[in-house]
Amino acid sequence: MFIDKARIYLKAGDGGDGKVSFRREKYIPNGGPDGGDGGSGGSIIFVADSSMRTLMDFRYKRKHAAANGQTGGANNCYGKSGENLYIKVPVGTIIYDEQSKRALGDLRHEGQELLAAKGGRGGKGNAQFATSTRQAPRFAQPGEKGEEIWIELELKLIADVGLVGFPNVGKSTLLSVVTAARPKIANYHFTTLSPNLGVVELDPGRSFVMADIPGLIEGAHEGVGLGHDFLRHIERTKVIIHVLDVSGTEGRDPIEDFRKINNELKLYSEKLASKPQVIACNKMDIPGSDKNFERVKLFLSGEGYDIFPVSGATKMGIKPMLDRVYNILETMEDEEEIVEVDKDLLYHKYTDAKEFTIKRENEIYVIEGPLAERLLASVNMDDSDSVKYFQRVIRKRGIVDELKSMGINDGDTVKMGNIEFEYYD
Ligand SMILES: Nc1nc2c(ncn2[C@@H]2O[C@H](COP(=O)(O)OP(=O)(O)OP(=O)(O)O)[C@@H](O)[C@H]2O)c(=O)[nH]1
Ligand SMILES: [Mg+2]
Repeated sequence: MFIDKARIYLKAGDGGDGKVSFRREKYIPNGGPDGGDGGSGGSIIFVADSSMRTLMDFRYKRKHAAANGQTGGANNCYGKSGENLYIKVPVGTIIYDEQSKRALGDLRHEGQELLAAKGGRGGKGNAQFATSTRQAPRFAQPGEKGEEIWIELELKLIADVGLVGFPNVGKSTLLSVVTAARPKIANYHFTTLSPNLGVVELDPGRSFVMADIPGLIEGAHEGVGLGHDFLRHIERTKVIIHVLDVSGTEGRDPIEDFRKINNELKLYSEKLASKPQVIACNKMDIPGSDKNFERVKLFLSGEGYDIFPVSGATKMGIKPMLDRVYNILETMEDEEEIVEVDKDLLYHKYTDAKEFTIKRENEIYVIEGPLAERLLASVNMDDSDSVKYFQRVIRKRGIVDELKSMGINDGDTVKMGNIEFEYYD
């Protein structure tokens, strides 16, 4: 099994700050507060896209940030929200939180989405803090920070393209010159004993997975040779590159080879036989190969095959063949693959996570978690209105209840981030 991995950093947009502002109108000396709310920061969302086949592209871009929300304006104007950032990943990608090593989710279906980093909420403007007794609030709420997270992406690669052919025709050599895979290559039959996988990268944004398999011989469908066990591997590929040795150095005829292999594929399964095939006439660097190539071309031209003269040794002709393969891949429907993600690892960040936790460290009650962080970011302890707001929130959100159930007494110390205060009911 070949697993593609990528490690990326996400930074969701920060919420915009709320605005402190007072109405200014001619002849009205003390206008009321009119500071608007900040806009929310953009979130980062993964979306499964079946046109992507590998995680190659993430090598070029490690850091992904969504836009920040804008600060609120005077006149009760809202700040503009930052746009969400959608990051495309191949269908079948599993998304891990790198730090906890837990899976945030897996994307099995085209178009499926997963929220991975939440944008910060915008802060409230001072207009929102006006009450009958507090007519001129001189504070507003700062925007909440957007989430930051290191993500590990993981994708089980399934070959899009399979190399088939007789032993020794140069399948592994082709794989080795177009991918980073290093299969064993040698001048004898059945060098390859099990399939090798590699990622072919034509350009950024255009890549696919290719596999070689052991050479096939007559009777392979019944288990002769080694190929039979591996035919099921290519049964899952979308395109076959049928490799022929046109040098004739082994004394076989490439046209006959072609017929025999296709017959084996057909006897194994109709599905296999009906896959699109691109024909690689290999070893063109060996003198005398052109004649065989011309024969093959003439012979198969009426059958609608794409035929390419190539050499794994000199890399001649390979690029146009791979471009053609890619174009065929693009036209093909994806079969849905079921990726298995370990259920114990799965964790739903935005539903499982508790908003706050309280632990006791000696005589101090320490409050942590997203709610605590949000509060810290939005409260100004030097401002009495802001402190009142803080007190209201910790009551309303159940922090006070939990402190009581833990046995807190008046005068005990409570700690939240870098602030400490004494508790009084
Ligand atoms: N001259 C020449 N030799 C090649 C070329 N491609 C492969 N060979 C040689 O052919 C031999 C077989 O190559 P492999 O890539 O191992 O062939 P294979 O099809 O993977 O063989 P099996 O795994 O045994 O089925 C090796 O000695 C290669 O160096 C080519 O384009 N030109
Ligand atoms: Mg091989």
